Amino acid sequence: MALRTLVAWSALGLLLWRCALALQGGMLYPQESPSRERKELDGLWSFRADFSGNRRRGFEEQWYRRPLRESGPTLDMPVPSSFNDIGQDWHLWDFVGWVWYEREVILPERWTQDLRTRVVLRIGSAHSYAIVWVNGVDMLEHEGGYLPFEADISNLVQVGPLPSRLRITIAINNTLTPTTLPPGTIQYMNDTSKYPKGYFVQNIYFDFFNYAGLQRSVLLYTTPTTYIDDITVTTSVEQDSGLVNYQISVKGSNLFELEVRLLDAENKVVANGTGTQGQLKVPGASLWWPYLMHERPAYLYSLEVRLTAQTSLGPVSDFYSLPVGIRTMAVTESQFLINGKPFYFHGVNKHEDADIRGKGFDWPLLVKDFNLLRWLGANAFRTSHYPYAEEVLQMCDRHGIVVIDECPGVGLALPQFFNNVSLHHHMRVMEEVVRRDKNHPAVVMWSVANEPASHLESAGYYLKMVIAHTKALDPSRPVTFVTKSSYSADKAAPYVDVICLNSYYSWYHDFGHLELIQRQLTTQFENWYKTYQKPIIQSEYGAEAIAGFHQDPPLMFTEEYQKSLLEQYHVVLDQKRRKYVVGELIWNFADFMTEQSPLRVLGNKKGIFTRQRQPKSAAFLLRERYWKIANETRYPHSVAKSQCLENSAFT
Ligand code: GCB
Repeated sequence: MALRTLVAWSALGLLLWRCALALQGGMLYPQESPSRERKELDGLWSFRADFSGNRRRGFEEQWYRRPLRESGPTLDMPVPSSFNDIGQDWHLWDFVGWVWYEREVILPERWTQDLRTRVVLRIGSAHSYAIVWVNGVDMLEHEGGYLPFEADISNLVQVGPLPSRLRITIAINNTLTPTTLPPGTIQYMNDTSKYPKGYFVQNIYFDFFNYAGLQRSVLLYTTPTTYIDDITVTTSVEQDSGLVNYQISVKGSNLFELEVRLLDAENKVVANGTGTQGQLKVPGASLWWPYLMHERPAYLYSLEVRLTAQTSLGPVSDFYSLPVGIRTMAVTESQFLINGKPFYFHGVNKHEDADIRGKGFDWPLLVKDFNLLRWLGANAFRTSHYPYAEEVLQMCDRHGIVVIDECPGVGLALPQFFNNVSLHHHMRVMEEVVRRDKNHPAVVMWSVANEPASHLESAGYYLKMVIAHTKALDPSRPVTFVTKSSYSADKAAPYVDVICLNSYYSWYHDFGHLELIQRQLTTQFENWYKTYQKPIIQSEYGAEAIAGFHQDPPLMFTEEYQKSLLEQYHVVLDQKRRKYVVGELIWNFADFMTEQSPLRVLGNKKGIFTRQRQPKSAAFLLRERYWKIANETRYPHSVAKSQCLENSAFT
């Protein structure tokens, strides 16, 4: 069996060199440690949408120069949240253009007086273009939602007498253009018999509401002035030893020492090292296994890095602790292997939105969703169609939920979107995704796009370049994009490691005809496999069901139809999963909001859970199926029981 992708960690040096080459500066998750503090700026911010005709009044009047309330009326805006659903004004729900956020904060004295302290402002995400001012000084710009960015603001805060009061102003523009990710277009409606002068609409080419704002936490954190800037960890297994390869980048001084320790889950030191790079060997290592694949899933070690350095102001030390899962991955012609064993993705696609917070990060929602995933017996999800909050990936690491990490390359539907500016930006976005998420054991594959127009020659070249770039950034993980093109038309499938297929038989085609699914799905799989001999994931399939709608015999939009459609898919998936189909991800975990359209009833209702996270009939069907598959594929073989519920058929 020819190994197509293999995690060959003798190539460590090459990988680490390439990572360092492409990604300048780290993006370690801010954590508290003996040398680091963090101050969250979540809560109420002042907010103002710029409704002026050209949306530029805020810049013309320089709203960042003085408190926002002095520029005109402001609203209270919770952070994190999307601004769209918070107010009662329809114009805000649908707003396109610049919105302004502002918040004041007083810093602790030690942050402003100790010149060996570095103060960083970090924005978890701002969708989609952001400009940040601190006390009216332009600090930072960032393009692209869904990923963090930060600025060292030490020079600004360590200047004068106490107290150090900061005014942080963030202007965010949610306009999508042909070169943003996702792309979009603005259409001016010039027929004055129908539209007022200057009337425009934002056209998007994807199926979720373009929620925007400060949707993840904003925070300040400190490090010493000489600090651990980045850590890159890769792992492999040699006989029964785990190998942990690390590379550390330090900024601020060349005069430093690094001590590295690997601790097991009981806090026992199992290996040590020194210096900026090395390999730690763990005899008898406990491996990181996906949920339900092994009796002991999701085992995490901690890589503790201690830095001591000399600076002109005296000695400093820094400390960072990174969770590490030891696991391997490989892709063959027909299998996806984790720790040398065939892994079958039985999971979901998600979105980050729910009720009035839009896509705003929310702990209760996160924990509820993980409880539901575990209830369902799901072992994987795809971050459709953008990178999720870092806290989500941390949960995946801890619970063994495997992730296909997708960038916001969604809606690449028009030929003009495959241009050089977009390509450059897309590569840059992949650098940011890999830089942020590379150390998560749960992340097993990168997805560079969802349903691009991959039948176009220009898309073939474009995707080839993005995939090659992603592989150069991280040769340890397979790379894919998700296609809806046909096997004979797709120009980019030759470049992926795993074929990911979306299909909606008896929903968007031959709707109502459930009896055609088995034939059409079988043909789909066989054609693709014959052409490419690569493992295949059914990355989307599903049907809409409005919770509470029932009909027998089943009709579209009822819970029965959704369930019956899934059952038909499952017949074929069961035949092919023993051959070359390596996964199935239902569309979708939960109902989600979309733009308004005659095809959508208050959003997309293909969830197996409602937007309020209550199960439809299909959830019980999938639950039965996923637990059954889990029990067939567990190593060493033993039957797993749902730990989530009493009163359950599975306990
Ligand atoms: C798709 C898209 C997804 C849509 C889904 C649907 O193929 O990838 O974003 O929401 O179909 O329900 O139409």
